[in-house]
Amino acid sequence: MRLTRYFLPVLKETPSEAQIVSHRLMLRAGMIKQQAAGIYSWLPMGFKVLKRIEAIVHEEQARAGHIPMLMPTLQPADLWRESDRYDAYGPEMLRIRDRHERDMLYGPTNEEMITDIFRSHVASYKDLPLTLYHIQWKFRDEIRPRFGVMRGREFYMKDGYNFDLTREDALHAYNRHLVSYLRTYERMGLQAIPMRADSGPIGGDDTHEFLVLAETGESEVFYDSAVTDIRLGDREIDYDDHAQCRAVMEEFTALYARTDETHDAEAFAQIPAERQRSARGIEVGQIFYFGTKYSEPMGATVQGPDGKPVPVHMGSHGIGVSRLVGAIIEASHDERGIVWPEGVTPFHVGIVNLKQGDAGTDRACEELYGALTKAGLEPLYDDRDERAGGKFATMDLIGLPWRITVGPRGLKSGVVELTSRRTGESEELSPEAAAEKVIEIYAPHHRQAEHWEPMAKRSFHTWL
Ligand code: 5CA
Repeated sequence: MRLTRYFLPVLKETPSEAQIVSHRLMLRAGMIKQQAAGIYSWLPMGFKVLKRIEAIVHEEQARAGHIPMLMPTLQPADLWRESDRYDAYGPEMLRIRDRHERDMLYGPTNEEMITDIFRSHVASYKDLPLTLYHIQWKFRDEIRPRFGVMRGREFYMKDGYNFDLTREDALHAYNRHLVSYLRTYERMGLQAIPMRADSGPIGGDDTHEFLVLAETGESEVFYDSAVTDIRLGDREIDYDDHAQCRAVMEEFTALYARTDETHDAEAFAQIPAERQRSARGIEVGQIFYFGTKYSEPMGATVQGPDGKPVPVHMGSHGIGVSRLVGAIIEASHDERGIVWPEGVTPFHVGIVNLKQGDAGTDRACEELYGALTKAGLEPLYDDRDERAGGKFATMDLIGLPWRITVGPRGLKSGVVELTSRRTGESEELSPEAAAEKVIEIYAPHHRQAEHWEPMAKRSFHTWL
């Protein structure tokens, strides 16, 4: 993308309404625009990051064997009357009446609707296990929408639902989700710690929230600092292997880590004093096992092996896709702006032309742009007629992990400068070597994307 043809409305001033750094930086970097309290437009660069996060979620869901679909944002109230949640959900639910006076609502979550789909089409235990998910906009009329996309009213969520014959199988689905979420967050450059939590209006006893530690987080958390040393890394996972998934779940949840809702001061005191931590965290996901809470009242049964109908065991599993954009910025920024992890960056590399209009530098930039694009990367070429300081400030603000600076002086000795946004370190390389190095850096990220259907992946990235 050439910056002169893009839409990147960066702000010079720090917007006064934004209280936390991710909100400030998203507004300054031209990623979002507020349309009403807690409701945002996603401007092109914000939209790109949102879609990159969404792609990682899809890839990891595919790897775990979960099936994507799409349910509507608007739902009939009658479904929610069946589970008794229509009244129970309270003022957070946005209720709407259509022209025929039918009660509708903008879905805050989809347990009822997915249970309705299941009971309409699945009749036998032989069709289990099944996990369906979608990534769709949700609405919760939060009393205090704040912190930009972190606590919106309209927000983008991945929500998945497992259907299993037995409690044991459903607990495997729970563990499988836990493991696949760990991989999902790690690919985004985040450490999200599973913590014992409260199930709130979704229900059930088994639930973990995934928390990214950050001072601006809304949740108060208590944990054993040793939990922050565990990584999933690139170990091979067989998502059908019950014992392996359970072992990973146990490894990640054995140490004390809880949100304030389930905090147990006595158990916390057992941790060696030097490892006791209380801090704040951003909840970027939550998994639930709730057994037959929805399947029983809604009649979602299958014929079991003995021919008798049994209600299915279910759980639901959510990732805050739009919240993650803010959470990643909270975890990765400095005083000059955002520092995107390679996995989610909107553009892979910035090209800064120090002397726009100079035939030599223009040509070198175009060649670099061509070589990187041909290798499947998306460079952002700052081809504006602006002074170097302004171009660097924009690049630093929008946070692309790598920058190639091209100027007449360097070109005279055959070099450009490759700079890491994270460390600030630069090296001088030939333009070919600089392109080669950037392509190398992104190779592992491209390999990880292989599980997502190749056709979908291609179309996904070409129109964006
Ligand atoms: N049905 C279940 C699991 S699919 C569910 O709704 N879970 S949830 O309530 O925990 O939401 C899932 C994730 O959505 C949360 O972990 C959080 O990351 C995100 N989320 C929840 N409320 C908001 C909000 N107001 N703004 C942005 N993200 C939110």
